[in-house]
Amino acid sequence: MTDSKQEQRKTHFADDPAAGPLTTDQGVVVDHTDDSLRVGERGPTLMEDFHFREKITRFDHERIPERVVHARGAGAYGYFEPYASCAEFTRAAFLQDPGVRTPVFVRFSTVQGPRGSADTVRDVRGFATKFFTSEGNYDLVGNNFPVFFIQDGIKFPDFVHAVKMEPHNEIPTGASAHDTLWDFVSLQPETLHTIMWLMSDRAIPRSYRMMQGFGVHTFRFVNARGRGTFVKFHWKPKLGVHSLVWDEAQEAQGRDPDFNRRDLWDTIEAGEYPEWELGVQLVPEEDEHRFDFDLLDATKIIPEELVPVRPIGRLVLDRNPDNFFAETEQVAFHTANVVPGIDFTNDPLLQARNFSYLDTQLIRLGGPNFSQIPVNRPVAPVRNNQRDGYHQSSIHHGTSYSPNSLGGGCPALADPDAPAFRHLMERVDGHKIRKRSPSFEDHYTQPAMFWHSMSDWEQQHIVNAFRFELGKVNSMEVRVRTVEQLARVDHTLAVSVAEGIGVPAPAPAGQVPQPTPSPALSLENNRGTGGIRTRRIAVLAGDGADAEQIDTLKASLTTAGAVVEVLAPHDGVFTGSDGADHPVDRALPTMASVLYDAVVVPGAPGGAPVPGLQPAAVRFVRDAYRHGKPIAALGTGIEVLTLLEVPLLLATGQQETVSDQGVVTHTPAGAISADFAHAFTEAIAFHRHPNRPPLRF
Ligand code: HDE
Repeated sequence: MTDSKQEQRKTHFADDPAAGPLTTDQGVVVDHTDDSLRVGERGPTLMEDFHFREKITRFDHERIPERVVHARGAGAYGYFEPYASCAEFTRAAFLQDPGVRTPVFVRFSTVQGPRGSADTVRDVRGFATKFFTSEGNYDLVGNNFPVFFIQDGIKFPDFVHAVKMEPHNEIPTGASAHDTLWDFVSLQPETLHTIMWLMSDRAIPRSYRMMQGFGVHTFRFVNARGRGTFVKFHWKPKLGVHSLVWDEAQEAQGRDPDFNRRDLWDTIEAGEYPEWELGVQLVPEEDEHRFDFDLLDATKIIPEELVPVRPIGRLVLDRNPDNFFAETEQVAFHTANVVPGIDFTNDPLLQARNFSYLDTQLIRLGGPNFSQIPVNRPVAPVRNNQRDGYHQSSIHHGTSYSPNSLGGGCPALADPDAPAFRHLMERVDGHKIRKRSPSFEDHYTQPAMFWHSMSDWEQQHIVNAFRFELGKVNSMEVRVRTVEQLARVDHTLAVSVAEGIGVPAPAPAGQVPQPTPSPALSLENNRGTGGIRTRRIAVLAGDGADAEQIDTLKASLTTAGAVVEVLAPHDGVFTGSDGADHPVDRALPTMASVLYDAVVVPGAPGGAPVPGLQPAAVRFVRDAYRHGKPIAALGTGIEVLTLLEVPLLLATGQQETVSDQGVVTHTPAGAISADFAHAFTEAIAFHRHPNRPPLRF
């Protein structure tokens, strides 16, 4: 199938560097680029050295300002295809024909940290999609949380100044655990719902491929008859929603700051294309006031139990960019990039965004012609009277005003009956005031709903996160005020947090809401359909390790789509129990448990010493246990678990396979039973086993 965006991109590829010798920007061939032109071998450099000056000048100007938020990201191309026509609700061309693919570019990002910050920080993740539709570009600029911190865009600079690094010392990088954020939160309770999400494991996704996305605002679909329907957008990952745990996320920041970026890149390179389903919640215009919250308030969700999410199509990412700067850095999203059939609501956050995104690109990309940058170019034809400005790269002909006669009246305006973007004719009437609607006033019911929708372990992780974050806040006043706010969400939550951060337990707040939980919010209910495709599994091997077991297990896991790597004390080969050399994928000292989803400790036949029992391997298994990751131990490999005093059921001589909380053990040497492979695969598909009893050490 031809991909119009890819065809267009190819026309912008720079000339093949292998096609000829090195030249200047002007195409002049040079034969020397290692020494500047100078007077004598030890003399001063000459101004006349245009090659030197050009090379240095170009280098001096290589950077552009990073995004003021969402500076760190990773992107990929792909396509979207609808399952069925959505004509009843929207006339958007790309949502009409099943099987017709619309090219897309997606950029995922963190929000707080600068371009060079680590991936696995506690933060919201951006999930921005540019659809190159036949009717122009449509940008769905969403996040992995369905709600936002503030209700009105005029508060955005305040919020961002509070969460970003503090102005005097630019600390902390990529973190929200500092005084200014929590000062703001404690004084601005509309933040609380999103703060609950931020303190949950949703804020540390295992992979961009395993997180949900949300349009956040209520938008509008508009059909061919001009009828509007409110719509909320949801992306659901095919692999299920999976997160890291906090301790692991922190270690991963050091072990691999590119953890999420690398994961996206590597899996696409390996042909494992990530996929999401696009779902919509639809609310007829006449039901606008049916809810006990306001559809225009971006700090609220519509619980899926009230309005189900209808799947309407799928998104697949199947191509890495060729050049990070040209594409991922220069892509410019804008919430006001809409196509016929999609329109706005009066959500004051959305209205502000519709100004901000165009404005920010003008400074970031250095002028108004950024839509001519290859990644941003629509595949739909562009004809208008916009002219000139920095970096104009088109050569326009003829007149540039409308109406004109000298240019034959071109470009003509669409006929009244022909397809064109026409704003929904919403009637608006009122006084000019600076005032929030009373329907935006309830800041506690939905955070409480989120809290009550969590499983026990999710609640515990949320308490731990609050304790961590507030424990880093120096101002006791801010700690106390935040806990008092939490008491208005849930008293037990507030008391547990207070205990951990050394402030008095708050008195029960007056009217604590008693919301109906929304099971759809719990990670427990978003594990996906199982399967272990692309999960990374480490096998800790060493000389004498049971080669047959390793080979059988590797084959079974690889067949199920997992990525299995054999780690040994050094690179090269290890000598297996069969006396043969077996390849090592990675040297153990260069890796760590946090870089894998599961670990296997094979045994050595005949009661020989466990091959991986050196301290690095013990630490590896200990971390995997603490982080709830599946562990398989075979034969004498079980000794590692015994050494760690793992308080779970382990296989002994009589039992062949025992599986307890994701720790799967198997005693006999030699062949692996189908039971064992099955139990371990199930444990990996489950992803995390958060209810394990703690280790003594
Ligand atoms: Fe953004 N946001 N935002 N934001 N946002 C930007 O635009 C802004 C908001 C989101 O990968 C900036 O091009 C305001 C909500 C994503 O390039 C800037 C407000 C949501 C990205 C901006 C919001 C988002 C941005 C910075 C409150 C989720 C990264 C660079 C009114 C629905 C896009 C840029 C990419 C980026 C402004 C709130 C998501 C400054 C004023 C709500 C995913 O224009």
